[in-house]
Amino acid sequence: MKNSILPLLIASLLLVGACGGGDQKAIDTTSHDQAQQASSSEQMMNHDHEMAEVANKAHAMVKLPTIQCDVCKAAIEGGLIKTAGILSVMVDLDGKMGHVNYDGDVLSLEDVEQAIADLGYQANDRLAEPSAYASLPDCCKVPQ
Ligand SMILES: [Cu+2]
Repeated sequence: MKNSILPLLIASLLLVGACGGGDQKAIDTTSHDQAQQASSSEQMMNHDHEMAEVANKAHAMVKLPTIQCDVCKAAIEGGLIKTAGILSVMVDLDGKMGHVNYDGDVLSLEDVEQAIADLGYQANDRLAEPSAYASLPDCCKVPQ
């Protein structure tokens, strides 16, 4: 009994294996296509977001002397991008510098600095809002 079932088992395992391989390929192709679609639609969104005919695109390098760690970087990048008129944010943790692209028709540099200060971080000479700074995690506060 065992001897007659074993070849069948092996055969079906091989079949399943081959089938699984085929499925895998199909899945890979699909997910690749999806990834491509996702990335191209993401590019499109960024494109729209940035190029929604921003006539007065401005770039600022903002000194961030109080940032301490990756949490600060993420907080500023993630928080600032939600501000209307901000097009992109990149925080250089080592250089303690924020690179901000914004719509100069919507925001001034002072507005950008204030938005960062409202997140609890000093921006250029504009000091962090005390209440926002107080609610930062300890790792993001300036060592005393
Ligand atoms: Cu931090």
